[in-house]
Amino acid sequence: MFKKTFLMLATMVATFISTIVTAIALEDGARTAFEDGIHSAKPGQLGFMEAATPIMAETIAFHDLLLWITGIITLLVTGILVYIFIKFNAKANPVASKTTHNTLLEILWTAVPVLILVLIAVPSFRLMYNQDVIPEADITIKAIGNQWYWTYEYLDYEEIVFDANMLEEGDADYDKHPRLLGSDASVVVPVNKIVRVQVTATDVIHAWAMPAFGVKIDAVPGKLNETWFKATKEGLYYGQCSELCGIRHGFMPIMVEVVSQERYEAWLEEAKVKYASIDAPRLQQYASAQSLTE
Ligand SMILES: [Cu+2]
Repeated sequence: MFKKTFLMLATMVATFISTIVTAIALEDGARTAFEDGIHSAKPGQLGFMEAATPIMAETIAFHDLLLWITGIITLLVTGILVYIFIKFNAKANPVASKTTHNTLLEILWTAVPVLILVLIAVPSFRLMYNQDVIPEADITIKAIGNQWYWTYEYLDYEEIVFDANMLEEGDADYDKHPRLLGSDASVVVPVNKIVRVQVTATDVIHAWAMPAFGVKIDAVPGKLNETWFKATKEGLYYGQCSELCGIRHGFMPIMVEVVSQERYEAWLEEAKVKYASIDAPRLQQYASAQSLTE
């Protein structure tokens, strides 16, 4: 019995160590410069991507706090169990105690967990509130999920409406992005500005998710969801549709380019010309939604 348990524990420890060693070995094997753990996860990465918004920084801090709390509780419970196995087994302690109640202990094991839950609730509620309440926005973007691509509308500029499709092998720029994460158009936003994102869908439920921003929100047909982010570091960030939405669910990436205010304004002028000449993407959406039902 003891030998079996020991073997099982040894296997678990060995698996854990080999996972970490593999992860460390894989770390240098990034396919593109973006797979650096900041703009996109690096191969074999453990933990979160680096935070690009204050909300994500808060999320990581909250996660780390929880990891300490659950870690200490796990160690404490394991320690107590091991102590009991050794001290109170039939051989070491042949005459068992008949004690049934201990008021102090009972108060303690009720009060301590309550205190721990309160300790967790304070930062948890604060984070949920900060995510939910959208500060006054500098720009508003609408992200519309379609099977299987995204449509974006810059609500302050009528002309800026465009689709973002995944880059396939053979497309120009395909090699510049991590696999399945490159798309032919990216959302461009200015750094350090509050961006409100309204999210909806035309066909089935999708989800607009950007790990480095701490943003993940469902895109539901007939419903307008809202979220926000304030990216504090310039660069190109990758996300994906995060709701099982059909056969090409894994092929609708999200690219957000965070640029300086000047570059953003230059992009706006370019985009107004570029996207105004494209056939209304909204008509294409309805066409594609229709073709599915035919
Ligand atoms: Cu989707």
